[in-house]
Amino acid sequence: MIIKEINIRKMKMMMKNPFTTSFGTFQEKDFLLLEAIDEYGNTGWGESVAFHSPWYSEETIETNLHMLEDFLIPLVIGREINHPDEVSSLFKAIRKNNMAKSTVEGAVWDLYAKRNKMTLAQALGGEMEKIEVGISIGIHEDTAKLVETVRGFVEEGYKRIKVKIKPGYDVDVIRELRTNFPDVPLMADANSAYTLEDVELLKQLDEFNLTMIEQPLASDDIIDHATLQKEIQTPICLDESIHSLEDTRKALELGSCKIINIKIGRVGGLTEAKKIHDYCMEHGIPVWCGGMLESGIGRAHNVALTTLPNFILPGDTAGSSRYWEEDIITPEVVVENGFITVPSSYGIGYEPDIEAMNKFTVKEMNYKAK
Ligand code: OSB
Ligand code: MG
Repeated sequence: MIIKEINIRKMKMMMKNPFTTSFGTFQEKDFLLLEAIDEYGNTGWGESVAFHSPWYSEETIETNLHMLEDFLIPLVIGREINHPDEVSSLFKAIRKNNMAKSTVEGAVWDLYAKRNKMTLAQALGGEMEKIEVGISIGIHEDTAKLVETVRGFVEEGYKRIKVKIKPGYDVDVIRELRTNFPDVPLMADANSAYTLEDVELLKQLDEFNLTMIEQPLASDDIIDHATLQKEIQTPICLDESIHSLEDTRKALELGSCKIINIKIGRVGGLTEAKKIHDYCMEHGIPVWCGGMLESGIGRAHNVALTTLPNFILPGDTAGSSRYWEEDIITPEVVVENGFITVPSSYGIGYEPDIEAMNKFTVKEMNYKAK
């Protein structure tokens, strides 16, 4: 296929409710969408999961735009690409900027699947027809409110509850949740808010039978996590620290974690995500698909990836209605009894809703092959 044209939209969507992590609060979601168009007019869509500010990682929407315009788009536009795996090879000379790379690669995967009359899940080699989903719940200063929020999602059928924690909002909150929900699969995500000085505190979480604790220590660390994992029983899951198959290999060799959260954007795209999945499967390490408060486009990519066989644990791929009054795809992503039925239309399997998209578009950019 030849990518003849690329469109980028800068988007802004209001979230239904604010979402608070140990590093900050989201109320609006700013993000990029990328549409790649081939020589027959087929289109593929990708989403940049970089946030407005460099809180979760160093990438932002503006750094992504710079990378896309000045480096990444020039490498793919007008070029013959036979398989989406080639995109990461084309980008090899460019260091990091994984979310920017993933935006292009995701659109090429969608396009490739559509051209070959396959679902994206099939193109990736995924076979699950339904995927199990959990939900991520932000920090609520009022614990009674948190309990009620969790109760609502448990009643909706979500298969696992993840709550954000931070210093001063941890053991007591988890105890309260465990008392109220003795049998619900529960986990905590610290987004790098602790250090090894907190080992004694983190050990106190062992009694609550958490499925895992996600990224307790620094966002660039795998050494201290290995030390911590020897001290605590709760399995550690790495999120922020993992950017590649190589990071995964090193973390597993060191014993830094027992579970990996795979986010497509963080690892530079679906090709790398699949490699990490395959490596973890060979090594008996379960994986799950993380979320970045995606719109329907990014969410659809997450659903497709999760159909691979080692996505054993429920992901953060909640339904569209988790964050959006109105999503930008039809149909929206729907969760029933804690499951999403994988769509059967070609490509990402959901139609971009251009009318809805237009409402949330702040700026449009167009790039054409010479
Ligand atoms: O660490 O997984 C995370 C949201 C923003 C930034 C980082 C994270 C999260 C979430 C929510 O946990 C995931 C989602 O529901 O999309
Ligand atoms: Mg996380």
